[in-house]
Amino acid sequence: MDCLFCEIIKGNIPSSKVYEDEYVYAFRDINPQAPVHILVVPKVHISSADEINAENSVYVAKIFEVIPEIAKNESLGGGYRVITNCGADACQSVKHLHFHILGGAQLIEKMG
Ligand code: DGP
Repeated sequence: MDCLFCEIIKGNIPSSKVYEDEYVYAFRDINPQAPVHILVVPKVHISSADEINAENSVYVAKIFEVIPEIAKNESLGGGYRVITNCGADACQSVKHLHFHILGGAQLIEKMG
């Protein structure tokens, strides 16, 4: 099978979509770690933050342009956290670059 998040982007696997444009797809995490837990992914396959380069960084820029819009739509005015797990030590489980948006409650200070 193709990459899980590529299949979600193509619509072959259902997801709870919150945003989509030419560059970016965003959907609710299946296993939420906060009241709001959204995954924001590039529409091209980039396996992790370690694979970002001058050719594909426009997708990352677009993601970070969209994140404040999603946060506003999700009423995250109190704040939110954006995380990407990169590689085995960070417990990255899906090998398609994704940024977690976590919010909707006071988050714990510890991140590691
Ligand atoms: P990470 O551990 O950073 O690689 O995060 C992967 C996230 O992807 C994890 O929080 C759970 C989520 N996830 C895994 N499979 C699916 C799925 O099929 N649908 C959705 N919506 N989320 C998924």
